[in-house]
Amino acid sequence: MNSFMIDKNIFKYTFGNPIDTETICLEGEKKDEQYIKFVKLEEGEDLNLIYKMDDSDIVYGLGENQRGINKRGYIYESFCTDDPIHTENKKSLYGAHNFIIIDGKDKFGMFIDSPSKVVFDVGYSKRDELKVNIEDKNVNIYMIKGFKPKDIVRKFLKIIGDTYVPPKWAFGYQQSRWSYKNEKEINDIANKFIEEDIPCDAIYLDIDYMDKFKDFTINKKDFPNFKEFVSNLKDKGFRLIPIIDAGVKIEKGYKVYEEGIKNNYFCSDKEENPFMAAVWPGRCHFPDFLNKDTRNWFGLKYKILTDLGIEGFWNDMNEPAIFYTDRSLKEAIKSAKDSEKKNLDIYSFFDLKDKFTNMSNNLEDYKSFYHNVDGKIINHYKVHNIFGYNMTKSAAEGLKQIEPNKRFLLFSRSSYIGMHKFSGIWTGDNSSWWSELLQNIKMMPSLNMCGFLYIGADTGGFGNDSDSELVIRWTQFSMFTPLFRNHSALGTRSQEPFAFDKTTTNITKNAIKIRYALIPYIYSEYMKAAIDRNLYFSPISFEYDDEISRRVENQILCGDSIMLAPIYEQNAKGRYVYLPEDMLLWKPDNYLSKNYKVVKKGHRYIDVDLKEIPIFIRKNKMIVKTEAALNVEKIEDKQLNIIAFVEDKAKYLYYDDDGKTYDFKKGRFSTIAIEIEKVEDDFKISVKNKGNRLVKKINFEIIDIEGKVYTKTISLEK
Ligand code: MIG
Repeated sequence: MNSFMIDKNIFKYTFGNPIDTETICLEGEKKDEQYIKFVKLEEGEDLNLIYKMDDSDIVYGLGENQRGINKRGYIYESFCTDDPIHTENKKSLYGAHNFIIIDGKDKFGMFIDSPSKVVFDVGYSKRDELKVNIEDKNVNIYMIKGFKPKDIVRKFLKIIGDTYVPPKWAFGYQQSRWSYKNEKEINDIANKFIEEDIPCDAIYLDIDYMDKFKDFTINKKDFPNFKEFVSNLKDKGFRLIPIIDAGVKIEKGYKVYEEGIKNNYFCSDKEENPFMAAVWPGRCHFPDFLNKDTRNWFGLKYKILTDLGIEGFWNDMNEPAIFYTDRSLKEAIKSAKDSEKKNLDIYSFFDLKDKFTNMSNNLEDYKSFYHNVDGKIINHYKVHNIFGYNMTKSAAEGLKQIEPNKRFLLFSRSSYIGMHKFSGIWTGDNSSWWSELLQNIKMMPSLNMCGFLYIGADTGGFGNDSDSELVIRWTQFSMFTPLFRNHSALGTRSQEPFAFDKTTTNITKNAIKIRYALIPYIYSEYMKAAIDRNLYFSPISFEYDDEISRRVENQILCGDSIMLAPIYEQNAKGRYVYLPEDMLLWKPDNYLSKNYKVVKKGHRYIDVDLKEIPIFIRKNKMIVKTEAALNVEKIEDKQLNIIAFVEDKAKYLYYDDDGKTYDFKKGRFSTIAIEIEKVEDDFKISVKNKGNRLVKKINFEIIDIEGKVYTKTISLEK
């Protein structure tokens, strides 16, 4: 083992000869410091890190995962998996996010930089023992020291690089479904949004827009005038976002396939033939995304679609998902044939059934293909968790070449820490269950801890039929997630905002409009988090260190000023909320609402009607909103409306930029620094504008600790 000091509080330990995941590119100086002493090392065939936990220790992290914000009590396997049933017994989802933070007598973070399988047993086998099992002993381990979980997270965010920033329009509402099948259906959906006066910025194209599910092709029958269609919709305010799958269909004459074969761009099997696995299009090859040339080739294919006016993509099935291979299919068929003559008893029947269910995403298949990384042949199993990451890296690098200074919308299903540099993620195939809404809430801060800021779930639920109340309550939460998209599976009930009754349409419309009115806040908070490498969502314990805050799992902070206490139960007309300090509850049912109430610290029961959204504004903080519009680009920002809850002094930094390019990285952005100070019976306001030319006027509603409202206006015109 070699140890390096990357920074005063960050140590890197290298075991063997690890694969470079490119998540962290800092070397540091060689040091013998045994900081790793926090954990006991057990080295055998694999590597185990063991840490004795106290009863009061909290373990945060692990990104996209099951269970709580506090990960204690369960076991999690980092092995990217396409499994659409996220019940509590599952141990892996689509991502591998090997970062945890221990908050107790010791405080440290630990990042296991291994693209192979890693298991986090957080007090599951033994109540008081955290055991991290690393299958591949060639690994880099990073240990990060800090005084508070938030410090530790921020140090980690510092070493994993800048997060992806989407275009500003991608903060609008987005409508998806598997699938809107043709031009007419999509036009009808778009028109319905306009007719109902519901804001929306994007409509999704799921697999049926392709010709026989072949990447970078268009199904001409259903989309005869694709380019014109894209541009007409854009004129109406909607961007179209096509899906891209990881598998390339094997078909003579299909250009992507032919080029891949000719240039050896696909993963290969033991015999050095292109590895074959079946997904949507039937038999496919997988581009070898770990190979630089393949990445470059595949990434530039996105140009086929950007040339047609496309400005955003979602990368799917990149765990990679496998339906079956020749091997698994043969085995299942053989077992079925053998069973024909047998009288199947319970065990032999289950064996038969298993042969079929295990046909998909089978370990044996993952172990049977290879990558070529700079001439080195590597078994897929060893690098499984960075496949989706590298597909998305390929897309991002391609888009960068296609239009270097343009921000594209891009997000992926599978991911590994480090991929946040290239895109966002959505949390995959959830179900239309209330439990998934709660899971969604808990997952958001954990994902932020791992660097992913542009995140969101399928609002309303993907699998199974949704219902109006679930769509409403989920929309009322997702309206705070940077990626705000409603999506549902083939064959399920429609769940667009207007798919139910008039009341549901009105309630969801108002929630979406509140989102648009809050874009000044949401965008400012996102961009500040991206630039300062900070969190957008966090557990409330990251800001409040009282004992109760450490226990809260169903409330989170959103940006610097808001605490969310979403409703996630059917028929709930309210809920219990824990307030670590006095806060201002704004409970709008429309964005102009002035429904303010000061709520005193402690445990409170809050009434929340179906049409209301409980937004808690923290003490000495403020939020910024403006007039809602039908698209993000139509928001004028001429007037900002501030709601502030001030005891003595509050500050806010409003951020804006062109929303389209990376010029903000060169300092081309504007800010307005706002300060409100209590002076005797009044409030003094100071406003410092640095380069903002849009805002002409700021209207203030300042609510004091007693609930008294002060209204003021500041004009920014010279
Ligand atoms: O599971 O393309 O997660 O969002 O609609 C089937 C069809 C494959 C999985 C994605 C889902 C998408 C679906 N895809």
